[in-house]
Amino acid sequence: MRNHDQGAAPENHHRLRCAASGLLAAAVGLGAAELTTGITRTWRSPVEVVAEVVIDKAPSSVTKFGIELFGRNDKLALVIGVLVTLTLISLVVGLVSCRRPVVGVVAFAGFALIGAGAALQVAGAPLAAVIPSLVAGAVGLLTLRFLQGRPLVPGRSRPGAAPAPAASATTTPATTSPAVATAAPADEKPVSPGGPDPDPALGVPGAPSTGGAGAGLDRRRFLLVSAGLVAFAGFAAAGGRALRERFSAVQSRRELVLPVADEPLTPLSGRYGVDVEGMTPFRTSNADFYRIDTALTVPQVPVDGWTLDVKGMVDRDLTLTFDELCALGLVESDVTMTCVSNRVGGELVGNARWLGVPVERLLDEAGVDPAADQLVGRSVDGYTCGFPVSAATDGRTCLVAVGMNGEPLPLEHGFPARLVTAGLYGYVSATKWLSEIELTTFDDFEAYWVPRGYAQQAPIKTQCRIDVPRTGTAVPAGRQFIAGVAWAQTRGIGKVEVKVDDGPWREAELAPELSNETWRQWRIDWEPQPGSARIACRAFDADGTPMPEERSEPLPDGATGWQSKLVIVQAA
Ligand SMILES: Nc1nc2c(c(=O)[nH]1)N[C@H]1C(S)=C(S)[C@@H](COP(=O)(O)O)O[C@H]1N2
Ligand SMILES: [Mo]
Repeated sequence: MRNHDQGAAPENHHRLRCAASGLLAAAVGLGAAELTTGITRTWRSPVEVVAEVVIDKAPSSVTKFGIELFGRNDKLALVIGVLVTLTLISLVVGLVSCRRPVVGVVAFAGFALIGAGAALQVAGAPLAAVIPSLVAGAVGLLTLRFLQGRPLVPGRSRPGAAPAPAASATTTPATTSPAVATAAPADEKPVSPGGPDPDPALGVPGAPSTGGAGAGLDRRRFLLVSAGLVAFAGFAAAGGRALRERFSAVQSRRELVLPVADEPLTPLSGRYGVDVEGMTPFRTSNADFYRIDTALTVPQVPVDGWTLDVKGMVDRDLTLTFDELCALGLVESDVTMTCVSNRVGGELVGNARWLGVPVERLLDEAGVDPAADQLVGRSVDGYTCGFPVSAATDGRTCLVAVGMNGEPLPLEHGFPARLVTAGLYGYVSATKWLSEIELTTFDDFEAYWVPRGYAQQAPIKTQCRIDVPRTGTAVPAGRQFIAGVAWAQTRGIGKVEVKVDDGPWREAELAPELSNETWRQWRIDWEPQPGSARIACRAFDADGTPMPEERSEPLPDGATGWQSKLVIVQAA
């Protein structure tokens, strides 16, 4: 077997090694970047930062397509996309740089610059955010040159290229320690035949080195070194992740003891839920609460050092620590939050008990210029929402929330503080990881989603959803309930009607209303015939306004339309 293709095999092996050297170099560079990200506490690795900038800069049609295609995993998909792209490029760079080392230098410098550039694009990024990318580029290039048997610094001959002590294939040359990448070159890398490498990168005349990609390493040693480098990359990445976790806000959240509300609410009783098996709970647990944001990695914002600024068109700028904020007095409120991207029948809606400081108290402290008509909530990660100042003063719930269902905000839901505003879609009203409230005008400032095609003003539309029977389940024959939720925050739900096939609209039984800021559960009895049935629901808000029948897309200001679903009914 071995001696087939005697002529082609070495050439192919050589190519393979060249390509592999590019890939290994990229992997080791990224591993080093993860480690540096952890050490420098810059939170985002170069891959994440590039993916984030792609999300940010992509036209909304593309982002929307991505969200539809990958759903909740859209960010992960993008990170994988960046990694796949990088893999392909680095294979090519490996191949080409064997003959033309300058390509390696240019490519890794390019990687470093793209990463660093992206890092600086992220709003609020410190200058240190460029470090992981620069480290990735440098370590990657060194690895590439090491694997290709070149002097590590272009233009210099390799110092003391002593014959490798472990040249015999029987010893164990590669260790899995990080030292392989940095210290090993001197003793593991023989120079190319003929002495110091001519380096085309620096225009040194002479034949380009064709001895690249582990020229001096026999196959076994090349594999061992590769394995060592892969292990280093893996350990470095894992170490970086572990460091990030350690420096994260997890500890801060764990240690935080929330003050209680001035007038705590009584625990929720069961009466707000209809008693139907399989029904969605009236209160959504933190673990089940939908999560929507543009952040690839959850921003880590420990309470220590966090402040909330109130600024813009105000008499006095405020800067409040967490304790100073809470000292303004906390209230509790049940509010159902809804995402504008929720489709008819969708799951991007949740109901929680929020603990927070009424925004109005902050505005009273700061003194608002009457000409200000927009309140902007800015996040530590640069995200902004914007809604009418009147929503903070017209009596509805509008909080800087610090607690959710009796706990500090979960990190993914905005720890340590976020906005919660009843009756407005989350994208205009619910900034997580809040760092700043700015008073301005709608003319002067467009919040994050507005230039991306979404409406500047976005009250939540009346909506109902059938939860039982669940989509995709076969329904047993016999008497049972159809049940679901309906919401029209700040207006309240007046009536829900259900229709089966071509039957009449029948009015459903509504659970008691907790407040007009929360959803309401409903149910209606049903005795289906075996076969299939189409169930539809429609809701009316408290003043009798029906929701429109026609379906519309979430863009630009929220989906509308009756929900209908087809279910299979089993034979009795
Ligand atoms: N910082 C930040 N806050 C944000 C967003 C975001 O992308 N970044 N998304 C908003 C949107 S679109 C919605 S629907 C709500 C969702 O809040 P949740 O993830 O806690 O459910 O957060 C809002 N706040
Ligand atoms: Mo949203």
